[in-house]
Amino acid sequence: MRVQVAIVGAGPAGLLLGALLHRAGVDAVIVERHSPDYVLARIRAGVLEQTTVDLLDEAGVGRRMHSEGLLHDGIELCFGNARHRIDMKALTGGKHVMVYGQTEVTRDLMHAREAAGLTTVYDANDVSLHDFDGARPKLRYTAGGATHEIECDFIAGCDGFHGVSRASVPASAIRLYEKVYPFGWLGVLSETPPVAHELIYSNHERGFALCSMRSLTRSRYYVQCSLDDKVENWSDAAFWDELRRRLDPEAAESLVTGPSIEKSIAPLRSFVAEPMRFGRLFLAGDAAHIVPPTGAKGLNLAASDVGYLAGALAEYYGGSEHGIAHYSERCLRRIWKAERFSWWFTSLMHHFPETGAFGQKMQAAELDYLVNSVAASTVMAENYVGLPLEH
Ligand code: RFL
Ligand code: PHB
Repeated sequence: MRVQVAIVGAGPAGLLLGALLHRAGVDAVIVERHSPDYVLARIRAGVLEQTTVDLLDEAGVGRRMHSEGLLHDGIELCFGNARHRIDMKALTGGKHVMVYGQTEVTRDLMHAREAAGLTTVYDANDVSLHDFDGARPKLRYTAGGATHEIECDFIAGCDGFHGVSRASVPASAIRLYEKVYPFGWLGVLSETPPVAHELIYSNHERGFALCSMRSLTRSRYYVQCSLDDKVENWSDAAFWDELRRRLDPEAAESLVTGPSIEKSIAPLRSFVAEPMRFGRLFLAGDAAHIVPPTGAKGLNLAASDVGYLAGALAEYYGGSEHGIAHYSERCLRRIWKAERFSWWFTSLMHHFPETGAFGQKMQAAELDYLVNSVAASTVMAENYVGLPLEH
């Protein structure tokens, strides 16, 4: 098979890139290691920035998101047994975020791809990347007992943190920056109405907690847990008790509990690989960078990367190499700012045993400052709703 662009990975980055390239008249195939059901079973992000909403609209897949997604104008920070609202809309001159699950974004992109008759190879094994330092890169994989080869002009590595694309780059050509946090998040999805209209981020001496949602009848909650914790150690009742303890009395009282539909533990990490282009291979999304989920930036960064990449590839086929030449630098400027925000918000909201009483006093003073200073809340709000795309 011969195509212009071979995309590795059918997560949100790969699928959105495929949709944007299709709109631009560039032909692409996606090769994914897992089945569609497996991809859709992963419960992850819930908050979309306006720039992500705009890209999904541009890709022609925004209809259901606009009818079912929830627009949020603020978030609440909970500490010292009380909640304090950050009015993002007022502080940013009218901006908001869209609460719409990554699972639904992925489903919409999959359906649109199928409806347009575009090729996605699922259940592909042993994907390998070849010759991306020359003019004729190739992707190989096995499926149904046979080996297949795709010849292409470019490879887009959209295969997540554990994918094969970044691992195919020689160690001497790539620089990695990493910070691993000494805790994880235990998440629960339940068919219960959310505890509040907006998201609650809570700093508590027992650890961080987050109350999020997928719809008016489906909630997503998280509590900070230790890295060696196991999902099996957490009954639903133990989870709800722990969450209640980390909320203010009014929220704890009004929390509606029910059986969990999904329960999982995710470690927290900050990670960036530089650069993001190696000859005719481009990395995008979690393949190139990871943020801790506290700032809700991971999926949004994946979307802005592929927004830049789709534009750059369309420009290439229109006769200019400017976009592909600047892809890495353009993405990284935005990525480092989101890394900074996610690291800062994570550091502010979690319990760090090793920083002791002094560290807790610093967090308390900063939170007090944050909710009482217009300057500080504005910094928080403009980062949370998402920094503008630079062109
Ligand atoms: P994905 O979603 O990991 O998709 C990569 C795809 O590549 C496939 N793959 C391969 N295919 C072929 N060959 C191989 N060798 C392959 N290896 C892997 C995989 O099967 C998969 O289908 O990466 P992508 O597309 O870059 O998307 C990134 C986002 O998924 C991620 O950044 C977000 O989920 C992060 N995140 C959040 N982001 C937000 O913007 N807002 C949020 O509110 C938010 N909350 C979260 C999150 C991530 C979380 N976890 C579990 C890490 C909450 C959590 C708990
Ligand atoms: C989620 O709904 O899963 C979610 C929301 C906000 C975050 C992280 C995760 O910061």
